[in-house]
Order: sequence, then structure tokens, then C-alpha cells
Amino acid sequence: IGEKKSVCPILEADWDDLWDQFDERRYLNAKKWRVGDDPYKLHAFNQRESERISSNRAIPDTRHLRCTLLMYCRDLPPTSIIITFHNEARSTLLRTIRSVLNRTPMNLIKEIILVDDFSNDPGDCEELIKLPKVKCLRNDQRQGLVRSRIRGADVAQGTTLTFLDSHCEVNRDWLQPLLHRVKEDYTRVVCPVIDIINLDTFSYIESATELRGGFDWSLHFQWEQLSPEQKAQRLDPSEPIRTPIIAGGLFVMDKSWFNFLGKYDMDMDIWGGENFEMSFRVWMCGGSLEIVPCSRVGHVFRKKHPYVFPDGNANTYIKNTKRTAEVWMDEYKQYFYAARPFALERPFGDIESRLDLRRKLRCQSFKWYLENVYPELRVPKDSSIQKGTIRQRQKCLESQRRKNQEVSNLKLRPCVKIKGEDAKSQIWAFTYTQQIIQEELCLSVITFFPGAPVVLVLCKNGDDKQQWTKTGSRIEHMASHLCLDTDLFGDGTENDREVVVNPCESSLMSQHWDMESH
Ligand code: LR7
Ligand code: MN
Repeated sequence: IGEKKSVCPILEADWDDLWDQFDERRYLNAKKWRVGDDPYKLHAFNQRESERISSNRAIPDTRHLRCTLLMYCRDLPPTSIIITFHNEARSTLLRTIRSVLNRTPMNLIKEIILVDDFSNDPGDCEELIKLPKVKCLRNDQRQGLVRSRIRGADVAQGTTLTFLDSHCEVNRDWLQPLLHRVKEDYTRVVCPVIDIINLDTFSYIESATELRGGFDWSLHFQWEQLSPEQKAQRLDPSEPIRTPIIAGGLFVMDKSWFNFLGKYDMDMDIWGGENFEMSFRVWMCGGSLEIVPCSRVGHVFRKKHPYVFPDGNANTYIKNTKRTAEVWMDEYKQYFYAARPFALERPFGDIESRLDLRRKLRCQSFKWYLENVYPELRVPKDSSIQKGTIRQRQKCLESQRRKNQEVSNLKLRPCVKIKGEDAKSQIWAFTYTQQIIQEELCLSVITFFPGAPVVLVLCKNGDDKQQWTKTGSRIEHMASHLCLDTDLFGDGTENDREVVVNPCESSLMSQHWDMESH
């Protein structure tokens, strides 16, 4: 294990003189949080705290001790760092850039390309070109992160591309181990370990190292522990970890390889899904993905998007992931649709050019990917979709959605047909993951007690609060063992019953449900 890599002393740059030419206080003060305003309102993190903390702060070195002993290749080529953003807070954007300038050897930065994805204030980006190495491009309409990143990549002059989110802080010697891996083999796409910058306090927290990227059939990204066997095989904690999928925001890739593999899918909008498309493509077309534990970058993880999705959040996510499934997943896309039945009837644009790309590159099948890269992803036995109304006599379960709200109401209402078709708000799917789902929302019970309300919330896999079993005509909630039922709260009329769970009782007609297929 003890062998050292090639030795190369590095001159750290001193940016302080150059930094003095930039009026940081003016830049930040122009858009400051104001007393009385909600500090979370604009960015979904604590803007006030972010502004209180210097752009030039120390953070703990979270690497394994072994990492400090490694030496990297002397002649690593300088990289183009690409940061796209839409209405990022000035304080976090500036801290991202300053951390890069502070903790990266000057000779390794070709340039820092900011792509302003049509933020409200052009000054957010333009004023930063006074900083060393920084360039600014501004979209004249909102493009989303995929087309913005492509725009940055197209003008990049470095031989490698380094992507970062606009609210990161890079840690000590973060870049060298990444560039080193790509220099050894240009088909590698490499990521740092992503540490956590707390969204309330902005403290920098070490995250677990022995994780890799994984997902379920609904194509939701999740961090996964390495298996005991995988852990046992890792003799050296500084060794890279091969990963089925990348988180998406933070990685280094050879520029020619990026272009050769088809950049990104230009028709993906705003946010989401592009990391699946990129990951499947890289693995299936001859490359690999890995996480390099000696490279650490902090990221502010948020609970919701602070920005607008012009076509709606769920629609955009489904369009992007559906494009991925249709182009890359072959017959296995049926499991995606079984997990997300409402994606079937969604528009997703033209995918011909991406299918061409896949043929031209002679990429492997998705079956190959499953067998060789992600054997841990179990293929379900059943991909059938049960879809239709859920009836209690002549009444139907109905969602009452409010626009742009993640939580909706649930009612028992007279069944409705529109032009012979069941009303959309009364159509449900029962998935093989035992969720009862409508679009992206799932039936759930939050706290358990007799009479507890059943609510509609964003589906989350593996959450037993969202799982149900059908036993005869009863529908039992798995976590509480209570049964789907209705009560006469509400306005107390028969037409407006609340949907609840109650102790199971087979004699009760209100616990008697029929699923009528659509
Ligand atoms: O319309 C937009 N235009 C943009 O330029 C919307 C967003 N953006 C920018 C945005 O300002 C930010 O810099 O794109 C970047 C990513 O957006 P975030 O920070 O809202 O996304 P996220 O951190 O929640 O999402 C993760 O998944 C995304 C899927 O599309 C992207 O791949 C993000 O880059 C990715 N972030 C990370 O991988 C950091 C670690 C998070 C994890 C896990
Ligand atoms: Mn982010």
C-alpha cells in the first residue's frame, strides 16, 4: 500500500493582491438580506448566515490521513472550471469561486467559466469578471443546467472540464487527485466526495466516504453504502470507488471524451435526470465513473428548489428521466414505467438523434450495464401496472390538487366520467413497490392513530409510510397496520367524507374498496 506516486512540489498562488481589485463589500451589499425578511425565502438556505460568514473562510480538512501522503503527477494539464447558476445568492457564488482560487494551484486553472442562466440581475455574474481567471457568459433566456453546461463546455480552452454547482466550497488539494485519474485514463469520469455545508448554519460537515451513487427503478438518485465485500476489498482508503451513477453536479471529464460521447442531451430542461443519462452513457459506451476519496468538495444541500420550473417541477423531471429511459434502458424501461405509471402518457420530445448517437458509438446494452456495473439493482419479478379508480360503492377516491403545492387533499367524491373517461383526479396506480400513486404523489399516513388522515405527498421509495397491501377488499397501511377508511368529518355531509385510517374491521362497509381498472 505504501508506494508513493510521482513527486511534484506545487506553488500555491497568492491571490490577495488581485482580490483587492474587486470590491467585495459593494458586490455583496447590493443584494443583502434585509432585517424582517425571511432569510430562506430566496434561496431555500439561510442567506443571512451565509452573508455573515466570510467568503474567505477556513474549513476542516476532511480527507483520510493517507491522502496527505500522496503526491500527484507534475504535469497535470490545466482545467476549465464551469459553474452554471440561476439566481444563486451572491455570497455562496463568491465563496465557491474564492475557495477554488484559495485551494487550487494556479497552474491547474485554465479559467473559471461562469454561465449565468438568465438570472434576474446580470450584475451577479458580470461584476465577477474582475476576479482572476473568471469569465462570464449570460444566457438571454432560461436554458436549464444542461444547455448551460454545454455552452460553457463549448468555449472551454482546457483539455479537461471541471463542473461545480454554484454553492460549493472546495477543500484542500481537491483538484489534483481528480486530474490525476483522468490523465492516467481519459475515459474516467471522476467525482470528489461531497461534504455537507449545512443549510442553516453553513458549518462544513464531513460526509461518509464509503458511499457510492445508486438508484431505484423510479430513477431517483440515492447514496448507497458499499457492501461488506466491497468494503473488505478496499485495503487502501484513498483508493477510488467505482460508482454506478454520479450525483451529477461535481465532476471532471476529459473535454474530447465529453464531446465524443455526445456532451449531454440538449433537450433536457432546467434540472434533473441528466446525471442518469450521463452515467448510463459513460458506462455503456466505454468509460467508467468513480469517486475519489482524496478529493473533497462541500455542497449546500437543500430541501427544495428555490427557483421556478417554467413547465412545473414534476413535468420537467419526468420528461428528462423518460428521455433517459427511452434512449438507454432497452426493455428494462418497463420497470421504470411500473414504478412511475403516470410517466407513460407524458410527452418527452424527439429522441432520434440520441438513439443515433447510441448506435454510432456502438454502446453496450442496459442488460450489460446491470450485469457488469450494477448487479445490486434487483430486477422486479412483476412489472404489471394496476391502474384505475378506487371505489367505495358509488364514490371514488379523488385528489384535490392545488397548483404548485406538493401536498394535496384527498376526498371521497362521487365518481366522475368525462367523455366516457374516468376523471384524472380519480385515477390511481397500485405499483409493485406497493405504493398507491397518482402522478408523482403517493397516499401516505404521517402519524398513526385511529382516524389519522391519509394524505398525498411526493413519492419516496422505501418509505413504509407510503406502502399498502390489498387483502381481499381491504387496503391495509403497512407501517401502522391500520386500514383505509372514511369518516364523516369535513362538512359532515355524505358527499364530503374524509379519507382516514382506522383499525381493520372486515364487517365495515367503509373499509370495503374496489379497484376498477382503467
Ligand atoms: O435552470 C437552472 N439553471 C441552472 O444553471 C437550474 C439550476 N441551475 C444551476 C444551479 O444554480 C446550480 O448551480 O445548476 C446547479 C444545480 O442545481 P441545484 O443546486 O438546484 O441542484 P441540486 O444540487 O439539488 O442537484 C443535483 O442534481 C442535479 C440534477 O439535475 C444536478 O446534477 C446538480 O448539479 C446536482 N448537484 C450535485 O450533484 C451536488 C451534490 C448533490 C447530491 C447528491
Ligand atoms: Mn446544488
